[in-house]
Amino acid sequence: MRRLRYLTAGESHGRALVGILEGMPAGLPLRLEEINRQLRRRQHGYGRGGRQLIEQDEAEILTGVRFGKTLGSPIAIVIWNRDWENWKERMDPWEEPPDHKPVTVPRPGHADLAGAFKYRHRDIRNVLERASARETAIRVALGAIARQLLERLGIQIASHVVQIHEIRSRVDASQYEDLQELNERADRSPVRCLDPQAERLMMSRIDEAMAQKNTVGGVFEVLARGVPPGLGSHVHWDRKLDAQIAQAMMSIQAMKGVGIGLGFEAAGRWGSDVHDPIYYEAERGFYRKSRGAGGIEGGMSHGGPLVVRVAMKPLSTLMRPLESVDIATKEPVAAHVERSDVCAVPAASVVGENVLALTLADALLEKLGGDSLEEIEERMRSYPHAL
Ligand code: EPS
Repeated sequence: MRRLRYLTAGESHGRALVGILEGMPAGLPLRLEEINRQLRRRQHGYGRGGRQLIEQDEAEILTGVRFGKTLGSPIAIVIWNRDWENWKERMDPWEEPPDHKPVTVPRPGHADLAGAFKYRHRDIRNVLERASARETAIRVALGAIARQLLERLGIQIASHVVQIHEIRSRVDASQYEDLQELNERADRSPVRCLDPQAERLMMSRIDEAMAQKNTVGGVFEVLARGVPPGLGSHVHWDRKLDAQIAQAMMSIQAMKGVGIGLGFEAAGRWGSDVHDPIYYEAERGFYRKSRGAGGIEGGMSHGGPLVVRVAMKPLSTLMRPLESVDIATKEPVAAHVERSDVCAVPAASVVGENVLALTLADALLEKLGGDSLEEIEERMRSYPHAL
């Protein structure tokens, strides 16, 4: 990220999650309620585990905001972990409890074994606490700030779940002109799916996974509308918008694949069935009727809706654990079991929206420059249709 940077810190059962967002322009009116609304959306979804009953995530802004507007200085946020009360001794920064038992059996699929190798940890808790998807809460809070800048400039973001296990939604999101309407519809579904028939099947598939002490993954789609053409660049690998989006999505815990537009499906089609023909109307400018490229050509936005699909693997904590090996004794044993979710694809779709907001806000600030909202609004008004 070039103009907007962020850092997060915090362990899943530590005192708090902490984030710093640097590079936001001055003068942007911020609504704390909107940040907290995004945090609540992330906590929902059919298939979530016991942790969400304990937490009621709320952001506290520590710096960078005065009288409801950004100052242009770094914005620091904290989300306190309620569960810390139950973990105080086991997660104490200074004193190791006398009866402390390290976690020594890695879960296949989790960061446990690779992290133990890398950091020479003999207690796998030192890895899993930070690898946990709990960290996504603070990323959602930071993304919810970036998103308020985008909304101010007329850019909307939404998402929906298109697949859980083998069950696929048959509703095409292109029928929604207004992404707020799409999101409200998805938010009313316990699995954030727009297809009521698929929704029922998805929920019973999650029930099945739970009964079998198993987990399921899936695919979600994130969309953005109102994105001006020319974000990103074709001139260098790390400036390509699709590459930046792919990295951002892949960095969400448990994501295994990212496709822009038709993504992997484009590989099996004729070129004429993939590329989006170009049209022009004086009042509308250049436009497309199809979405094969997902709104990005040559690493740049072309002005049409962005469409990104992300594949999530089934969560790796299984209540009926797979085979593993104790790193202390080297004996074969069943993997470590710890409270977890059965399916977190609906929550991941909300994380995807807010992570996309960070990437788009960065690309927009790089394109338009400007230190204040006023300056950016002026440039946005005069920018896009200059051809
Ligand atoms: C999460 C909280 C965690 C996990 C989940 C994400 O809470 P706990 O470990 O206390 O149950 O439920 O993380 C994972 C599934 C994982 O494998 O890392 C949250 O707030 O999103």
